[in-house]
Amino acid sequence: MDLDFYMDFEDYFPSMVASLGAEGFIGELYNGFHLLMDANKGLITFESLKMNCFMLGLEVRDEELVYMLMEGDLDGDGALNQMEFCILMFRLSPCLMDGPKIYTTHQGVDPMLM
Ligand SMILES: [Ca+2]
Repeated sequence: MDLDFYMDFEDYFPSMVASLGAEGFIGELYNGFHLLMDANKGLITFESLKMNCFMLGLEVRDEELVYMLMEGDLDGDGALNQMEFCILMFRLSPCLMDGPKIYTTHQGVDPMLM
């Protein structure tokens, strides 16, 4: 599967953290979540992801969107909540894993993200 979409994120994140600091970076993740979510549900769904990527001028194929949802969906409801989105973004950026432990496992999440 072609994952260029995520590679772009990975390249981008470390420099964002460097310029924004960890808290500012998490704030950016929240902004990203709100850009992509379904405003009525407060969740990122396939439909909201597809539509908002289109609105933002991002060319992302359906299978990449599905992959992102599958990878990020921890509770199995088929959509991403804010916490799942943040965890996914960190998981997709291995460079950040060497820094402070911001998330733990699928079972428990650091209060910083709540
Ligand atoms: Ca979910």
